[in-house]
Amino acid sequence: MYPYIMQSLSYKSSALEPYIMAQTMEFHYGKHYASYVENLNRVLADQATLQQQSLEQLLTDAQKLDTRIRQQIINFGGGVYNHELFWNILGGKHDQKPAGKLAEHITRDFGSFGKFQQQLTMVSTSWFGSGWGWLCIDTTSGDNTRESIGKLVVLSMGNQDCPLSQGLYPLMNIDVWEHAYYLQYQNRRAEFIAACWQVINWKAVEKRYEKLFS
Ligand code: MN3
Repeated sequence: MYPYIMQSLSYKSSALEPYIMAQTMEFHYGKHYASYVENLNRVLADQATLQQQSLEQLLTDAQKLDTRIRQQIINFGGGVYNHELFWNILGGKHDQKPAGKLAEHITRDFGSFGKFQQQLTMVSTSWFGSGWGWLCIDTTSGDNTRESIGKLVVLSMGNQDCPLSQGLYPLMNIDVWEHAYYLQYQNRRAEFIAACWQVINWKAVEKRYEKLFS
C-alpha cells in the first residue's frame, strides 16, 4: 500500500551467479525496479482513495481506474508487482523442480514438468519486444479449493501488464525486457531464459501456490 517502498532482496545480488551476474541484478533492482516504485508513488501522490488500496486490488481492477491515470498505474504498478514476484521466486542453489501439490498440478495440466518448461520457454523466447512470461492459475476456471482448483496456464504479456487484470493468479514469471539480460547476454534472450531455469526457487513458488488456499 502507498507509499510503496522497495522490497529488499532475500539474497545477495551475487547469489545468482554465474547465471545472472551481480551487475545485472544491481542495475535491474537498484535502477529499473527502483524507478517503478518511485513513479508509482508519484502517480498516487494525489490519489487519496487509491492510496488505501493494495497494489493487487489496483491491478486486478485496472479497467475501473480513471483513464487519466490508468495506463500509468498499469505500467508502474505492474512494474512494481511483477518485479517483486520475480525477486521472490529467484534464489541461488535450489531444487530444479517443484514438489508436492504444485508438481502434481503441473503434471495434471501440462502432462509433465518438461512440457510445462518447454511451453514457458517458448512463449518467453518468442514474445516480440518487452514483456514477461508467466505461469498462472486461471482462478475463473475453478473455485480454488484443493478439490476444484483452476487450470494452470502459461502465457506471455507485453510491457508491465499484469495477469491479475485478467483474472489470473500469477505463480512465477520470467522478465524478458532487455534490461533483464542485456549486460550479460546482449541479444541472446534464449540463453538468459535457460539461465533463469537454473535459479528458480521452487520452494518460493510452492509457497505462493499454497497461499491461494490459506
Ligand atoms: Mn525488469
